[in-house]
Amino acid sequence: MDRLRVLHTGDVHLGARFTGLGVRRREQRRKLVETFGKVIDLAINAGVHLFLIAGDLFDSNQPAPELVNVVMGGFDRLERHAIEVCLVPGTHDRYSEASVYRRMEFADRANLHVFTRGELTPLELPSLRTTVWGRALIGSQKGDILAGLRRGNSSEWHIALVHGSLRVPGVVEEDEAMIDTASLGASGMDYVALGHWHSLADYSRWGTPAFYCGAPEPLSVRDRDAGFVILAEFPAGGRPEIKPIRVSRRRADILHVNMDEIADGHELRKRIQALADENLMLDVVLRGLTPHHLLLDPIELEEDLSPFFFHLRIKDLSSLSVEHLGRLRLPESTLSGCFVRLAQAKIAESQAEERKLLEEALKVGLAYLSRSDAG
Ligand SMILES: [Mn+2]
Repeated sequence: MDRLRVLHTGDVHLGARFTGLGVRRREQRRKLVETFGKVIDLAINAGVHLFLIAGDLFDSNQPAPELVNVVMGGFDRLERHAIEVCLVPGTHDRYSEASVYRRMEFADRANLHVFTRGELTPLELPSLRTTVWGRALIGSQKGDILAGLRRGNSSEWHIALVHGSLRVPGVVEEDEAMIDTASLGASGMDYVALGHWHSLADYSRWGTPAFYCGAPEPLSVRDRDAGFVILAEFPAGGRPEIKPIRVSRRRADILHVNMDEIADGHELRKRIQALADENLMLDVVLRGLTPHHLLLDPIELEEDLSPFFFHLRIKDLSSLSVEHLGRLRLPESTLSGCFVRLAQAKIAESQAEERKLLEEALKVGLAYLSRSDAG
């Protein structure tokens, strides 16, 4: 064996509820299982020696028995191709008393290695001339979870497998498990397989390749760069080849629209429709000040455009202030003008919660009225 081939996945979140996906959530839960199967196929077809799971394989420690069976089926197939599996528990499937990894299905599997200790522990795989360093997440971890890690001389290849947040000064300072880039860079590992962040990301430092593989299917609209696994090949003494491979069916994105820049409802509709994709889960966030002629019903727009997407949600955070409405000077003779005047009087004498509700009612009501005024 003159080169080591590795597949790195993690944050699969099998069993995720996808509550944000409304009626599509069941479908996406099934897709997740299917995509996990695809990742197993990919590992087999690519002839990898080692299959790494960097935490959060399951979305919780109480997955349905069918999901555990799906995973066992996948591990069986890997075993038939003599592929070793290394797994660390993550934040969602942490190694607690109630850990899914204490179920008997996970015990005594020749090709499966679950890291269950709270400190970095080396696992020697002599047949692969490889040492994998892993640690489980147990309770809350203090300090840097890669502190002191150094490669030894025991193996040709050294790989670290951990679940945690990289410390990015000013951006990410605190999380359940933190990793310092300095200790990552100084570790001398051939590869650091990271899990926890759901988007694919390269955090290689000082010649140490380090990657978040991201979730194989996006879990929310924030997971814009999710949908990959990493195939890595390490020639003895040579430069590694690291390739992200897209495996997801769905994509995720957020479209921010500044309403100040939108001429009318038609233009907004066109902007959203330009992204039409039956596999895209999209949030559209409306901000800015909505001019009067733009008053529209986000719920109706969402209903109209939803068929063009896997899932579409329009969040109206545009700030149509009561003061702004006052400046609109709607003619008193129109229904809208009359409605605004009455609503404003009510708002003026309301407080806190009630005020918020009335302002919302004013916006929605005006949206309807302005359509009927326009004929
Ligand atoms: Mn995760």
